[in-house]
Order: sequence, then C-alpha cells, then structure tokens
Amino acid sequence: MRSTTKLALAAPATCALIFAGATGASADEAYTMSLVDTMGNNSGSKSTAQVTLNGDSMTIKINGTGFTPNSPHAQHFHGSFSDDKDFTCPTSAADADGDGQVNVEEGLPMYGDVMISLTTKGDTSPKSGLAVDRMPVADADGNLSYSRTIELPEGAGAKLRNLHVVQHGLDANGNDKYDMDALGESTFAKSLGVNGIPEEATNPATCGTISGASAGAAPTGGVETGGGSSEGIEAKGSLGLGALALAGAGGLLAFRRRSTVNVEG
Ligand SMILES: [Cu+2]
Repeated sequence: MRSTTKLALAAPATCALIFAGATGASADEAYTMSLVDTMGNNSGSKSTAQVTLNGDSMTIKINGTGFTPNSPHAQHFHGSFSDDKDFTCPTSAADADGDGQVNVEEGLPMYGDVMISLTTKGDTSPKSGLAVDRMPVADADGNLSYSRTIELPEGAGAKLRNLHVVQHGLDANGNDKYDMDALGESTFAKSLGVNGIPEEATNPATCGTISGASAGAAPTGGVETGGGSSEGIEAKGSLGLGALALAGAGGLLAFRRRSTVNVEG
C-alpha cells in the first residue's frame, strides 16, 4: 500500500521534467525526424534528421540515401511559425495537374513557404531558398549528409515544432542527373526569374514533420514516419510563388505568445 502511494507521488515530478524539456526552459530538446517521399514523387530518397534545440540555437544533422548523385539538393524548413496554421507534408493529393509529380507550386499550399534555408554556409533566411551553390550535394552514390548549427531568429526555437523539412531534387528518368528531358523546365524557378532550371531540381523529394518526430533529450532508435497522413491537411494561404524571394525574416518574427504546449512522452 505504501509503495503504491510513492509511485503515485512520483508521477507528477516526471511530468514536470518532460514539460520543462518540451518548453526548452531548462534542457535541450531533441527530435529525430524521418524525411520520406510523402508526395508519391517516386524520388527514391529518404533521410533521417536529428534536430537539437537549445533556445534559439539549432543543430541539425541530416543523413539520407537515394538522392540524385553529384547534384545539389535544396532543403528548407517550410510552414509557418504561427500556431494557427496547419501546414504539413503534402500527399499525392496535391498533384493538381495529375502528372504524377507534386511540384513546388502544387506543394506550397500544403507545406507553406520557406521559413529557414538549410544552407551549408552563410545566410539561412528564406532569401537563400534557391541558393543551390550553398546547398548540400549528394555524393556519387546518392548519399547526402549535412550538419550545421544555426542561430535562429529570436523566438523561433520555441516555434520550430510548427515547421517541417522539405528536401528538393529528384531524378525522374533515372539518368543520375537533373535534366529537362524528364519533366521539363522548372516553372517555379522560372517564376522567380531563373530560367533553364530543370523541374527535377526543384520538385520535392522528401518531407518530414517535427510534430511527427520522436522527441526527447536522448533520441532512441525508434523513428516514426513523418506526416504521411492527409488528416488535417487544408490548402491554406496563397500560392505564394514569389515566396522564396520574399523579403527577409523580419516579417516572420511577429510571434504570438504561445498559449498551449504540446507535450510528448
Ligand atoms: Cu523547400
């Protein structure tokens, strides 16, 4: 009887610790994200992303396979820092023109604009969304590896759970390179004034949500698949075709005070 009482008393303390971790108040937060082809784009790519947050300092490590070899792969956190948006990873339902590929324009209403550009060096704002010269390059075997610590805009760390990672670039016709023969020219790049970019280079290859990631200060081997569900998906916002070129992060920093905290554990 007595030990039962002790157990009951112990529970709230455990909850409090988890809560502190989830808010980033006293400990690093860590997430292991599974990035997969939720779009049905036959990219053949998949990655695991490990994100560690300490306030607004984020360390992200991505390791993936099945990428277009010797080619750059743009990668971003997409979505919205706002709590009242429901952006998430697109499914094949986003393929509006039915060509078997969810391209950038078709994906944007579901996955939202670029919030953070996961470049290898220099600027990480949305302005660097198409900075392919600073994006990771897959090796000759199609393996991609990326690691960087990024100082996020003030307050962004607490809102990172609202975002998801998208990696771009696939090889639709299996000739180990980006070319016009498979899918033609990227209408998205063209809309931003950049001509001659193959659609293969800009189409999304993988996506994964933080909210669907396994959380905890010490990530275990268990990896959940990220965001393949169509539940709760709603096409919100404008197409925002100029989004990648959008003015700086300044406009993104009007964070609302968080009213609820999602606790996993
Ligand atoms: Cu992106």
